Order: sequence, then structure tokens, then C-alpha cells
Amino acid sequence: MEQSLLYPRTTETRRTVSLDGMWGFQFDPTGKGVEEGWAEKLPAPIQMPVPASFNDIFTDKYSREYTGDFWYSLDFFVPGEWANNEVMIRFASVTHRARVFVNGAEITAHEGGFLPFNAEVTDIVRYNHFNHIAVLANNELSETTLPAGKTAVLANGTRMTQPYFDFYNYSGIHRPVTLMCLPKEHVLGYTAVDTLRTGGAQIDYTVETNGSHEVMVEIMDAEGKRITESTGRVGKLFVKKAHLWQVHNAYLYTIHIEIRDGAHVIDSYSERIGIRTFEVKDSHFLLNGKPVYLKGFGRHEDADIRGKGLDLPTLKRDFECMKWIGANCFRTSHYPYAEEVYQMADEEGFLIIDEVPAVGFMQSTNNFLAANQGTGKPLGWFEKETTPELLKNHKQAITEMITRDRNHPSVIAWSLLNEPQCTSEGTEAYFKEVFDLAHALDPEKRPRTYAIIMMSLPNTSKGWQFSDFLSLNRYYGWYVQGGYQISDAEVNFRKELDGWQKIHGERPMIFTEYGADTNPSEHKLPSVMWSQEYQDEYLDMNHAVFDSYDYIQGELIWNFADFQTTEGIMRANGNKKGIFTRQRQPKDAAFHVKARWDALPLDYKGK
Ligand code: GCB
Repeated sequence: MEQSLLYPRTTETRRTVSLDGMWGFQFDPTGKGVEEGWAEKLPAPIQMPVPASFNDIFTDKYSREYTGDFWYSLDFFVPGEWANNEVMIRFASVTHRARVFVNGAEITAHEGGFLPFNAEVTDIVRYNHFNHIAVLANNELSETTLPAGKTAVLANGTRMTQPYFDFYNYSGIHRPVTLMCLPKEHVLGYTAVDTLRTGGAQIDYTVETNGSHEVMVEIMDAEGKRITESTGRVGKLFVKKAHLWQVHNAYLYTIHIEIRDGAHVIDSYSERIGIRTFEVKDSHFLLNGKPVYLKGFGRHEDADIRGKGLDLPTLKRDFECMKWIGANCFRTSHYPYAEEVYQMADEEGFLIIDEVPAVGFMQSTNNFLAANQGTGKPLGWFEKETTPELLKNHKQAITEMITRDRNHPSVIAWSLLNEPQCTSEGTEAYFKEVFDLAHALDPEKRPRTYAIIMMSLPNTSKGWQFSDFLSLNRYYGWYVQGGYQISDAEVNFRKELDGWQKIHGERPMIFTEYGADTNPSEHKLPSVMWSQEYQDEYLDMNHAVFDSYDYIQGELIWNFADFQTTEGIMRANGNKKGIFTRQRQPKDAAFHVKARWDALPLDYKGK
């Protein structure tokens, strides 16, 4: 049976209690916790907020950079009236892996730091009593983890994370923890696929339950009025004169699912859904059959103090900034984000390219600067002894991401890797497996893509044929021929695009990254790299290039906001390519980009 990844909701038949708040916390550098009984009682715990990354809470460097095992613990109460139901504890994410113990017994384990999992505790908890939960988490990276990296050991014996990617390895319980009580027979999941028909929309649905009682499905309009219903685990619903979900005009219906025994409701679950279609056709993206040009950003879950911990005020501010600047799309670079992000995008009418944490798939200390990429020299990332294990973890992450996110109208595409090394022989076999899996798992068959690294060209990259649309990360005028050489950068950029133009076929192309590091306090006339003036010039050059190729159908700037990275000579306390600062205030370029995006029609280059 698949693990239910439904969002936790209280309904007529379901109860939820938030376990967010202050938990006990302790590092376990020698990994002796299990043996020494820490699952029952943590020695000298300090307090740690959940959800949050632990890193930037600390004032000492050892704790901030800590790499290895660490524990969280909490006493929680289970109501007596919940006996005879199914009781679960749901973690929306623990980075990067977790083992969960309740009242001393190990209940479950989960690999991967950006997707949810449940610990079923029905037979372990004491009802009408306090119970004890302990989570043994670990934040180490390897070449089989998503994301990939390694752990170095300093001469003094301290472990240190070395990510193969360009964001800080924030760690902890990053998203909400929920205690849930479900009826023993309950809904595990559902799918709903829309087709536009004369006079309305058809919704083909499936419902999965863990029992055999009858299933009923209803659709309610935004006022809560029931407009259509059906019975059965598989069926069709028809919504007359359907109010379609559109960019920045997001009409939402509610799907209501019940398991019934005659008049008795065994389980009920409701969720807001949008009716829309999305497809790639003739080098265009079509939303409800009409062309859309994608404008927006690659983003990160990243903010002061809380790191990658879910923070609703920051999230809301991000959407306000994205609306203000005229964006309509973002990529969840480089991992699936908190479920609340997708819910907000559903409500606000934003388009999401949903990315699995397959980043750092390259032998390089920072994947943004892989000097030998594109030379045709085999690097062999997909031919290692460890590749089968990596593929297994990759497939698990894809399965969980698509199962979790498949019903969001905002999710228009799956990004299955970011900047993998893709010039060697094993690339095609590996890519085929992950691209086929995404297609098989998604009843809507959303288009699939991956972000192609700089210098990886049509004749050297072996993976691009698998993509339904092409996504390029390009830094002409920044990593390549920056500053006074920008005119040469433009020439070479156009040369590359002329090459892709010959072979892209029906596939549209978008830029999933382009950007220039910019210090928000730097003004310079004439411009120099890192000044606000140069960020504008860099964007102008890139936009002029995009505007001259019809098959380019989208521009996602890197990055929405400045974000934290590992320290080093390439980064001045983080990556500064944000159009907004880390505190979500505009750099000069924000006004520049707003002027362009406000003027571009939604169906730009649609004819
Ligand atoms: C990239 C990576 C992204 C980096 C970015 C940069 O190609 O995909 O994670 O942050 O470049 O700024 O170098």
C-alpha cells in the first residue's frame, strides 16, 4: 500500500493536533545515542524551535556547521477518545533523514529531507496519557543522497559538510509536525485530471482507500454549492460552464471525498482544486489551450535565522513581491518546497515547475563551476558503483514528489534534475528511467524537463532528448565574458541558441537560470560587475537575446532573493544574484524587471 501523502486536515472524521513549538534538542557527534537510550530520554537537551533549521539559531561556529547525528524530542498527549482509530505522526520534512522512536520503540525511518512521511503509532501510544517522541536526524551528504555532496573530516576530527551544490546545507525539522487521528478505513489518496469539453470540463478521478466500502465524490463551487457528484473509486464528473483556473485569476472548486457505509460517513476528506489543462504543443506552453509565456524566478526556501524552516510571513511576502514585479511562474529550485507554498500558488494563480532534489550530480565542489562540463571528456557520474543506490533514492524522491503534488493546479511541469553531468555514456540509461517513471506516475502526464548546465551543448549533452521542453541555465555576461566583455558574451550566446534552434523540434525552450551577483549597496558609473547598474545591463542583454528567438518561451531569473551558501571565495556571505535582498526588499533591478514584465502580454510570442 502506498503511504498516504495527503495534506493533514481536520474533517468530520479526522482530527489533527500541531506538534510545532519548542522541542528538546541535542547533537550526537559520536553516534552513541541509540545505544545509550536517548530515544527514551535525551541527555541535557536544549530547546529548539520546530519548524526551523537549527544552524543559524546558534552563535558558535561548531554548532552552526554541525554535521552528523542530532536528536529532537517531545512529550505529547494522545486523547483517550482516539483509541480504536489510526494514530499517526506526520513529518512534512526532516533534513536529510530521520529515524522516529515513540515511547522508546523505533517506528519508522525516512530518507530525503524535502518530502513528508508518516509514523504510525496506533499500537504504541498510551491513550489519555503523555507519550514521548524522539527523532534521530542526520544531515550528512554523499554521492548517493539527494542532494549530493560529501562529508570531509578536519585534522581536529570535526566533520564538515561539502555540498556539491550552491546553497547552505540547512538542517533540522524544517516543516510542520502533526499528530493525526484517522478512522481505520480511510482515504489514502486521489487523482483528478481535467479535459475541456464543449459546454464544460470533464474530471476523470480515482480514489484510493485502504478498505472496501463505497466511495462518493462531490465537487463544490467557490460558494460551497454542490455542482456534481459520482460514486465509485474510479469515475467521471462533468462541470458545466467550468470556471477555469487562470494565471493570477485562480478560481478554485472543492473536491469532497467520502467513504460511506449507507448513511454512515466512515471518512471524509476535502481539498481545493482548480480546473485547467496544461500542455506543450508546437513550441508553446498552452494553459487551457491558450499560449502562456513564463516570467519569474528560480527561488530557494531561505531566510534569516530560520534558514529553510517554513515561515508563513516570509512566504506571503514572497508572493506579494512576485505579484508586484509581474511574475507568473517559479521553479522550486532545487527541491520540493513546503506544501503551503503550492497551496498559495493555487490560490494566487502562479505556475510552478516542481523540482526533485537531484542537484550536485557532478564531481565538482560547487556545481555552478564545473570546468570540464561540455568538453566531451567523460566524467562518469552515472557510471559509478554507487549509481544504482543513487537511482533508487532518486526514484523514491520522484515518487513521493509526484504523489504529494499531483493535484495542484499550479504545478505545470516536473524538473527531474538540476545541472547533472550529462556528457558520459551512462547518462541516457539513467535519464530514461527517471523520465519514464515521472510519466508513469503522473495521471495528468505533465511535461518533464531538467536544467541544463552552462557549456552543455546540443552536441555534447546526451540527456536533452528526454525533455518535453528545454530548460537552460546560462550565465553569459557573468561566469562567461562578464563586464566589458559582455558584447562578446552576447555573440557567443546567440551562437549557442542558433545551434539549439536547429534541433529543438517541437520543444519550447526556457531559461531556468540567468543572473548576476549584485551588491545592493553598490552603485557605479560606468558600471562594474557586482554593481546595481551592471545587473540591469546584464538583464537587458539577456532579454534582448530572448526576444529575438520565438522558440524561447520563458525567463526565470536566478534568483528571486539573495540566499545563503557555503562560505568561500566565490560567495560574499551567500549568493547575491537576488532581484530582492534576503530581507525581501527590491534591488534597483527589481524596478527594471517590473517594467519589462508588466509590459509583456501573457501570450507573448504566442502567435
Ligand atoms: C547554477 C546552479 C545554482 C547556482 C547558480 C549560481 O547553475 O544551478 O544552484 O546558485 O548557478 O549562482 O552560480
